[in-house]
Amino acid sequence: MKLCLFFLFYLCISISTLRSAVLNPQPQQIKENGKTLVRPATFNVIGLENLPANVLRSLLRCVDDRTGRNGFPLRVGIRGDECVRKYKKMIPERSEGYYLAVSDREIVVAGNDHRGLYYGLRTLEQLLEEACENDSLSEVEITDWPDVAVRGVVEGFYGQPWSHEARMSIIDFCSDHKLNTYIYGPKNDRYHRARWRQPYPEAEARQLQSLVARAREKEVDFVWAVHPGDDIKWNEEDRDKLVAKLESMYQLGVRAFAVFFDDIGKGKNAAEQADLLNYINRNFIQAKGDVRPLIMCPSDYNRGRWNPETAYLETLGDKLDPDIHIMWTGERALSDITTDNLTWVQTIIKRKPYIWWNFPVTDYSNDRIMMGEVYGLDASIATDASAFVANPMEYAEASKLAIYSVANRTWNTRSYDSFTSWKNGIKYLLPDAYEAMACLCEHSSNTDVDHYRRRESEGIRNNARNFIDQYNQTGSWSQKDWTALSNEFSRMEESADELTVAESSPALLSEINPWVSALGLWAQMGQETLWLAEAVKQNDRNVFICKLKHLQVLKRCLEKLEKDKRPASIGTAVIQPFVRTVSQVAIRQFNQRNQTDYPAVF
Ligand code: LTM
Repeated sequence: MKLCLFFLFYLCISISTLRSAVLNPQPQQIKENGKTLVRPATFNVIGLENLPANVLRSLLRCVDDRTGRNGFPLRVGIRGDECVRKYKKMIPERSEGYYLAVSDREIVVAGNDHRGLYYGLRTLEQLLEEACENDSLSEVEITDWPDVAVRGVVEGFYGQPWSHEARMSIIDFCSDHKLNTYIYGPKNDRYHRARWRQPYPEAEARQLQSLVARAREKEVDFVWAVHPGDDIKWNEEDRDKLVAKLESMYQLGVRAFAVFFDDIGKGKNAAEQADLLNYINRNFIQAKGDVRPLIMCPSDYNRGRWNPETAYLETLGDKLDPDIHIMWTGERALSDITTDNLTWVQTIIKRKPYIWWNFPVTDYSNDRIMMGEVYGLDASIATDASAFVANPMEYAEASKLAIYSVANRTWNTRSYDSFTSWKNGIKYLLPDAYEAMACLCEHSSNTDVDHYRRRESEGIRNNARNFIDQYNQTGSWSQKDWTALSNEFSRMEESADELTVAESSPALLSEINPWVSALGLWAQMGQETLWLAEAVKQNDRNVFICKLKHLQVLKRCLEKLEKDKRPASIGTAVIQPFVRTVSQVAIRQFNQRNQTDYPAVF
């Protein structure tokens, strides 16, 4: 009996594990009974006539257009709709929440609101996709809602703004992963910043219009941000020009706005900013009646910039209309988001901060791509912040890895596991070469900012440290460390090869191509460094010269890569310091022993 119970328990666990690997973001509550049904081929949709047009389209996408009267019953509706009345008690009374049940009698998706139903359909779509693979659909009951009410992306970086296609793709990605906000604010869009007074030229305006339409279709709130602070004059003329610009964006369909004052020089006057924003709030945002609350990014947007003498933030807190959101990056521009910081800033700005998280952005050092786990976000982002948006890299496809986890973390803070989410994200983005991709990501996640280092190359960190310490002290090493490092360098090299020929996501592979090449080169340099050290230990002059020469060639390949493609840093936390230090020590030792004068490679 005990054995049976154990087996049952094990079965439940494994089913849940399987499920959670498929659903992203992870639902709040999942109940499974272990039974399955054959995946229905067609669906008889009950409630079809009440659906808003975009939800209907998303439903049809979900069932691949296979509907018919004799199909399997699929009941869809929003709280209050007759067709889901019997499930009323099951629908969570949470904004954007939904109830989804699959049984052998019918499937029901019931939203607490319009967006909740849309999200329920996204979950059903993921279940059906999984069912396609083995033709069986698990009986399941899901009760789900987001922890963080406003979640998404702020395109707020310096450098090359995303292309129109990249933005369209990001909006779809946000929607698929239940992120509800996309803020448009690329620093290098002239009509966002330098030419903020002018309307967009026709072609760009049309693109923005289609982006707004796509976002509406996909239940993503499109927020258009303006950045007037570099040269605004605090007079009526410029105030009216700002309102006129917002009006021109309203005409393109925008129904949510932000005004950014980050990184400006002279315009940092809280009282003037507050007066301007209150004016816009009362005479444009509220007057329109169909526009979401205004968002502003202050000039002092983190605690490091806070200055009690200027009382900039305190003035904003006192003067800004209470319904205007204030953005906030945490302790510094790059930082974790902690409960302490969130609690502190609330007392200063007299409202919950709207989090602008500077991750995975790399505009401060764009030879890097941040492909590591998403961590450092306290669960209080759900209770002590009004919103959470992440600022990505100029590489939209590569940014999706972090965005995938941001979606997961902000939807369901309790169940979030950064490693699992990261792994699932990689599989999702590059199914045909995810192990190789994981290898690249493991060695491409560090920053060059001292106060904000991120974990990188953890699997070999201790081996590299032990090796260097021992080598420095004794001129030798433990075989265990040598082998672990050598295996990892082989894995890196093989991964780089695999990624060079992978096919499943061309846009992603084209973006990361320089880093793939760099991965292969550093892998070879790591391997050759080990052999160089071995040659010195054996005092084998021929092998030493051969390895040294190859290291020099590899270094030149790296320089050529930087020149032909672009600077691409890999392994800055562990691999590069290992190669530099060990090769230097090895060459020095060889020179001392043999009275030679070979120069260091690095
Ligand atoms: O973070 C904010 C509010 N402003 C800028 C961003 O535009 C920039 O992308 C990030 C990262 O460099 N840092 C900032 O300070």
